[in-house]
Amino acid sequence: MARVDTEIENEYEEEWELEEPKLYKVLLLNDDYTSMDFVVMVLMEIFHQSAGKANSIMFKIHEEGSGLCGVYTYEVAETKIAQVHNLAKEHQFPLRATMEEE
Ligand code: TYC
Repeated sequence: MARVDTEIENEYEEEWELEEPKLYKVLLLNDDYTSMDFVVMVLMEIFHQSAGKANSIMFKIHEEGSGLCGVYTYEVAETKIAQVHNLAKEHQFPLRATMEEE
């Protein structure tokens, strides 16, 4: 009986995953060298935040160490992170981004 229950649960989970993909928070991390203007630009250009929201997210990261930039499916989150790292590298800033399952 327990086995049957588990099988039903697994089937249910698989169906659920097909309907609703897992979502991932993309976070930017604070550092001492990246300019505030660059972080605001990244938040506006890559994460499509308004100027006001980008400013407040940047200050939150600066004060608390990290901050939420957006929530995406795995592949989109990975792409955003790669875009942040490439742009930061191009501008010689050490800015890092990471993701967490929601
Ligand atoms: N701490 C940086 C400074 O004082 C600004 C900064 C904010 C850097 C957010 C990274 O994700 C970051 N210039």
